[in-house]
Order: sequence, then C-alpha cells, then structure tokens
Amino acid sequence: MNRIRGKTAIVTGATAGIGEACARALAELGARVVLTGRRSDRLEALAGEIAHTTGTEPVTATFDVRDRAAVHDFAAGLERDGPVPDILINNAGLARGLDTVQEGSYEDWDDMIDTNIKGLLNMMREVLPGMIARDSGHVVNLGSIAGYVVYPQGAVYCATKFGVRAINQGANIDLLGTRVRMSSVDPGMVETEFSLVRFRGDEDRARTVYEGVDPLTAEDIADAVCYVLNTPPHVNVQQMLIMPTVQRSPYAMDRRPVGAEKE
Ligand code: NDP
Ligand code: 8X3
Repeated sequence: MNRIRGKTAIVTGATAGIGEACARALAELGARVVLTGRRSDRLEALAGEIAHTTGTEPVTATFDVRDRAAVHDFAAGLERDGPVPDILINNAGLARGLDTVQEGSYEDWDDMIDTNIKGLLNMMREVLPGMIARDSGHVVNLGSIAGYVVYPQGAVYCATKFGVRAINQGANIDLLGTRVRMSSVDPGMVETEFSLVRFRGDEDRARTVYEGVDPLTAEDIADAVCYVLNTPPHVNVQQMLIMPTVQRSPYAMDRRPVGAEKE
C-alpha cells in the first residue's frame, strides 16, 4: 500500500546525498516534493529531473536553515499559499573537521551546532504548528550512529547528533495528544558529499573514509525513510538505527584491501 502518494513533503538539504535521494524516492512514490537547500542551481536541476521522470510538480526554495527569518517566511508561505506540508524530512546537516576539543575551531563548532541542532529546531518550530492544527503530519529527523556512540575527535559533531536524538525524544513527548508523528532515522557510514564537506573539499582525504569498505548509499537511507513514512497512521517509528554490514560500531569496521570490499 502506498500512503505517500499525494502527500506534500519538504526535504531540507535536497541538493546532495541523502536529501537528494529522499526527494527522488518520495516523488517516485507520488509525493509532491518541496526541495530546499542553499545551492539553487542544484535545486532547479533536481526539480527539472523529478518533474520529467515522475510527472509531479516539485517546488524549490533556496534558504539556509540557520536563518530563522528565512525559515519563517518559507513555512508561512507554504501555509498561506500552499502546498501545505504533510511531511518534513529534516535532513540538512554537516560535519566540519575532526579535532580534539582542546584544538577545535570555533567556526566549525558554530557551523555544526547552528545547522544540525538549531537549524533542525528552526524547521520544526515553523512547520509543526500547522501540522498540529491539522492534527496530521510526520517529521523525519536525520540523526546518526554519532548520536549513540562518540568517536575520537568527533565530540562536537557527535554532540549535535546526541542533541538530535534528545530533541526527537522530547518532541515526541510534546506531541502526545496529537496525531503528528516524529521519527529519527539514524545511519552509520553513508557515502555522500559528507566527508568532502567535513574536510573542506579535500577529495583525497574524503575518499580514504570509504576505502576498502562497502558503505551505505543515500538510496539505502531513502528506502528507510520511505518505509517509516509509509507505516499506517497509528504506527510511529520513533528511531531507526541503520549500519553498513561492515560497520557494527564506529569502532568496529571490517576494512579490506581496496578492491576486495565487494563480493
Ligand atoms: P551531504 O553533504 O551529501 O548533504 C548535506 C545536505 O545538507 C546538502 O544538501 C546541503 O545543501 C545541506 N545543508 C548543509 N548545511 C545547510 C544549511 N545551513 N542550510 C540548508 N541546507 C544545508 O551529506 P549527507 O547527505 O550525508 O547528510 C545529510 C544528513 O545525514 C546530515 O544531517 C548528516 O549529519 C546525516 N548523516 C550522514 C551520514 C553519512 O555518513 N553521510 C551518516 C549519518 C547521518 P547546501 O549545501 O546546498 O545548502
Ligand atoms: C555521520 C556518520 O560516523 O561519520 O553521521 O559520524 S559518522
């Protein structure tokens, strides 16, 4: 059964990786997607592709989730003029650097905390009231294994994902008495632009993260997000942890010589 067809789904961070894959998967299931991110050229290209392949009519909106006024204008515009959102995929996020706390960069900390925690909250704060008023809606937050286990030089990124898990739990309690659902999909290693962003465009360093392993793909996570969204209205998957088979924890990775990772 397809419970996604005909719904309107906002996807933050739709210009790359998991968000882009979620947007494609949701549109293929017949959702109208509202694509958001900061890179408008990528949003327009994806909207054109989705319109062509699915016959749906994507909407695009270029803004930074850290910009509260922009998030407010975006959400208020949808409530006023449509399409009114049924689904929010709260995905925009990033890691910056790998550093000890004693040597970390204030700029990197601000990027991560302001995007992954405050940006995610900004979206919830602006989108949830309409869902609550309609007594219907579903928010899917992108957490991480980094929200369960801290790894060396990852304290601040991990703190943001521990924060996402706390916000997801707390907001679920706050939503008691409504029929608005809230889920967290929490992946281990997914090969996207994530490491390229973490290492500020250093392609060689980013590549080594995925060398000799068979990581998750953005499409694997989009599948999980669609599963969570497609459950019946009385089911609320509150959290889902998904790891690559070769990664049982940030500390347990089956890394093989390059070329030997696939069966
Ligand atoms: P990508 O770098 O491939 O995509 C990140 C997306 O977030 C981009 O579309 C980017 O768009 C958007 N984004 C970043 N900052 C902002 C901002 N300030 N305002 C609006 N959009 C923003 O990474 P992933 O797809 O891998 O990451 C998506 C989510 O999944 C993140 O929350 C990440 O923490 C989480 N995650 C990733 C894992 C991985 O191993 N890759 C594992 C577990 C969780 P633009 O730059 O155009 O604004
Ligand atoms: C991204 C996965 O392990 O790099 O959240 O933190 S990890």
